[in-house]
Amino acid sequence: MLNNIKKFEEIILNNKNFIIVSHKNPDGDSTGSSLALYHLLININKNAHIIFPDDLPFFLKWMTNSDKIIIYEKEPQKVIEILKNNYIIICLDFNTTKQIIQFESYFNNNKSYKILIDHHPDPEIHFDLILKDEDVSSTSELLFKIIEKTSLKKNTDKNFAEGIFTGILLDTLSFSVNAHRPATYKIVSKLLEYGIDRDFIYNNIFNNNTLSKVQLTGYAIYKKLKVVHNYYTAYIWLTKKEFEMFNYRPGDIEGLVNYPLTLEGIKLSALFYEKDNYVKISLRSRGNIKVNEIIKNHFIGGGHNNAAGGEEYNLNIEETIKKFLKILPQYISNED
Ligand SMILES: [Mn+2]
Repeated sequence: MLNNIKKFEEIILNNKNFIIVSHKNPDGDSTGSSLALYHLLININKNAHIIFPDDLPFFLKWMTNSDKIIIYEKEPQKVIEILKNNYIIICLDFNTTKQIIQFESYFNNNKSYKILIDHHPDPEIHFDLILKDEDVSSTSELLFKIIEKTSLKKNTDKNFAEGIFTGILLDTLSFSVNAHRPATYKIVSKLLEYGIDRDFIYNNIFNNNTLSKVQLTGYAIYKKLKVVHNYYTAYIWLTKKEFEMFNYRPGDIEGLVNYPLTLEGIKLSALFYEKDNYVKISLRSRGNIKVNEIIKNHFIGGGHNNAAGGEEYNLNIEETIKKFLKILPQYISNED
């Protein structure tokens, strides 16, 4: 790893132009790590572009320079033009082109030097340099650890720290999951020393909901939450029509999948919802139920042991739920 960090530092110092790429359905970690790296590159007079497949959730739009992120679904031509260049590409928080499906072919056609910084297992893309560690809370934490070991550390600033903090805060669900390592808190302590405004960040993310978002959450829990007692599982499902009823905007169901897991005795929670041409599945679990295996074996997608997401293209939402309930006994014993 140390050799790769050295190599990474050399590449940053010896090149001028960079493209930062992260995954669809942007989250706090993908956005936070991308903006942190962007600020660092800008601080040392590099040219940097950030490209994302689709738009940020509303609760991240306050982030410094988030309006500089180029969204393929809004400006496809701009992204295509950028990807024609022979710039260094740095991929953050994803490792399969399924996660950038919107501009996958342009990414694949670009033969520039590609770097991965990520905390997910099993990269499926060819990278020239891999900085991967699954034993961290987030890509943001990993990025901080990498930069800390280089001379670039002196060029980090409050904006950099804001991105890293946001990534850690959201990937750990406010330090409630994947947050058992002392190293994470040591880094958070360092981030606070940059002068970031923790309360401002927290309020912008968590206390900035629209009424319709809160009502959609209430509706989902009251009307659409089902408990499968035999298998310690609970799930919520939502249709496109229901999203329309509550004027859905990206970010409105963030965190919803975690509610069923707060129920007494529940070890596995699922959220199913309709997208344009597929059904999206989010899974969360407690203990040794590996939800990334459920996703990988039966749907398209992946993730971590206790948090994973995937897609089903061939079935409608009711059929997807049936399929899920049928495979459940393979992963969770009713005598556990
Ligand atoms: Mn992440």
